Amino acid sequence: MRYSSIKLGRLGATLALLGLAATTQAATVQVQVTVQNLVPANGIAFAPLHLGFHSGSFDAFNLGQSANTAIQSVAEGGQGGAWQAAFALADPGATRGTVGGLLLAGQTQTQSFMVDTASNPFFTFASMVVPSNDFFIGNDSPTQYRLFDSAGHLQISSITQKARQIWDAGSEVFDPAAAAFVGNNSLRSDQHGVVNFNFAELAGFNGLTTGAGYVFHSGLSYDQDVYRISFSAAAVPEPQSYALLAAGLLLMGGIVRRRQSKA
Ligand SMILES: [Ca+2]
Ligand SMILES: [Ca+2]
Repeated sequence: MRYSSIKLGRLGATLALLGLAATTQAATVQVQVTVQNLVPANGIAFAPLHLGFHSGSFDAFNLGQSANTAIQSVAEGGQGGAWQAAFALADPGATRGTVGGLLLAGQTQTQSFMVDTASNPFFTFASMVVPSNDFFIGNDSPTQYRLFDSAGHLQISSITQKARQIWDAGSEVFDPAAAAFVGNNSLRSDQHGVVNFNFAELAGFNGLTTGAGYVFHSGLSYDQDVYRISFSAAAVPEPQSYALLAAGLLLMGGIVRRRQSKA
């Protein structure tokens, strides 16, 4: 009687260890992504954040090269349809999505994603800056942000973008009358330029009334923080963990029943 109690204890401990191992090795985590507009009131706003957790193969644009249609779809109107489509084509296994809507100065928005950290350890993002004709934020290198290590642990808690990291897609000429948020965004003049850093041009919109009703004032300085993406991850038990737990409970139930029938 005493012997079988010890055996039962050992079995329980073994099953618990197996269950723990299965849980810690689980590749899938729930990632909460929070975006924050860090500029003072009446400054720049951001279109919805387009994002992807991916293998590292999707490169949306390059500094010094002309913008492709994918990044233009983010930079020139914020919709990002071609960016999402190009991402899906380049990396079919990626987890893609968007966070929030128009993000005004001081605002915060959050969205959760289920991410396979083994196949999609990298993070890529892009969002239009408004008002502008073709300004955006985003990572040039697809492997710049490796969120997860090989054990599935979160390595980066936040990404902060500064004014000097704002891109001009070089695809549309600066023109307040044709700029999103202050003008008619359906009017466009091709710039035939290349992707480059540019935040100074945003001051050209100062004094104009935005679509949100406030009078715009850029007021940005070179090293000023403008945008932050924060991450938190929570483990998600995989189906085999539940199956192992259920099998363990059935096994222990059977042993207890046999012990009770012997007693
Ligand atoms: Ca690139
Ligand atoms: Ca431009």
